[in-house]
Amino acid sequence: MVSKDYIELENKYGAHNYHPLDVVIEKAQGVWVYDVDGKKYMDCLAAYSAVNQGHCHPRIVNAMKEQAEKVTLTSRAFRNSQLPLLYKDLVELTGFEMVLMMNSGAEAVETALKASRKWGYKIKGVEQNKAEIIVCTNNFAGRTITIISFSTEQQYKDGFGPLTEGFKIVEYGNIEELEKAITPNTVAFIVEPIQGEGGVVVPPEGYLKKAYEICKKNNVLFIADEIQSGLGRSGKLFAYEYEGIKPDAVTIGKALSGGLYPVSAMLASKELLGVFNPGDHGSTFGGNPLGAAVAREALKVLTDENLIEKSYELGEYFRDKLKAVNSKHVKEIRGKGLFIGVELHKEANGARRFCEALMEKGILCKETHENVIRFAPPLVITKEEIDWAMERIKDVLLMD
Ligand code: IF1
Repeated sequence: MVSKDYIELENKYGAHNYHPLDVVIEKAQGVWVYDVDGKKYMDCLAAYSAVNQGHCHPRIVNAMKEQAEKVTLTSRAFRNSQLPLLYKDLVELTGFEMVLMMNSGAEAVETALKASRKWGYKIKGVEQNKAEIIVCTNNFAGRTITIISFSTEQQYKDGFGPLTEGFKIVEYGNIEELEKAITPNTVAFIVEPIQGEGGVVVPPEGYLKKAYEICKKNNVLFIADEIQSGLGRSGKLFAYEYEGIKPDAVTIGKALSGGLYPVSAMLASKELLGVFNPGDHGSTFGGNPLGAAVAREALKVLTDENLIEKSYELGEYFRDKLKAVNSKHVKEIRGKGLFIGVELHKEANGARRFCEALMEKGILCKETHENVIRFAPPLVITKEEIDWAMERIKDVLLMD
């Protein structure tokens, strides 16, 4: 079979809830992926920052193999020998007091929403069923009905009503709107420190710190959704560190497993996660020993290979090279670390054609919000590999 055979099968039998590039990947290693026709591509999306450690990192693959031959799933009706060790690793790495393990990013966000509401009722004293949570325009936090209920992307909500109540939307980066939106019923403000799907948008300097202070002043939980921006992607362990704040809670996922297995978590204080009693919340696979073993090794690889510092340095290098191209199509180059967005002028007629041209030259990336090319390669990328990519990116950015 060749690519077109796989594409025909996928189009015939698969739901059409994606419009992928026509590249059929059958193996991957580091920053490189290989399609069924033997063509090699550099992956500049890293599965939306789930493979920060590089595809099929040998240490994480081995950790998975070893654990898979011991025990993979016990349910949480019993305990297992990997989960407590992952809890300890996460607490020591992040400085949060307590952890709740889930699987997908959306489940970690849902956990944060449930914890915030319960905290509001049990501790803040908000009247039952009156809790309000504030989110930002252009947020992306997952695909559940509650999460899309607070999306500002019409397509993500279309046809999925009735929607979940209890959310207020303020403009990302607008501190006055946030202050005005807070009421005595507000229990939390949940925000991406850098908006990924929103177009790799870094908020104005000081925004997160002021937002944090306003939340503290009003006894409102400040929650950072770092599922895409976290775990080294931004050049720091967490993007919120650029503003010198420590949120009340953070959600993580994606690279928490290095892309080998769905593992996500909410990290918070004992007070906040202490609102959950046995039976309040959970999941079949949440906290399973296979995912825990994989996550422990994925975190060790991040630190042992200095991938966070590399992301910072190589992100600066990559952005400087992109700026030097001086393309008439480019409106703005932004981001932190290896989380880079290249916004194009409207006259460029959208980013998709640039991504297709890049694919022809052996680079895979994804447009976001029509006009932004997102470059977010695995953090294991080398300077030489960036130079290799830049030769091709330059040609594409200089096309008509
Ligand atoms: C898709 C987008 C990115 C996330 C943040 C929570 C989640 C995500 C900041 C939920 C997930 C994924 C979802 C995936 C594509 C991708 C995506 F384009 F959808 F918006 F990355 F920008 N918080 N983002 O970025 O995590 O439940 O998916 O594990 O739905 O197509 P999840």
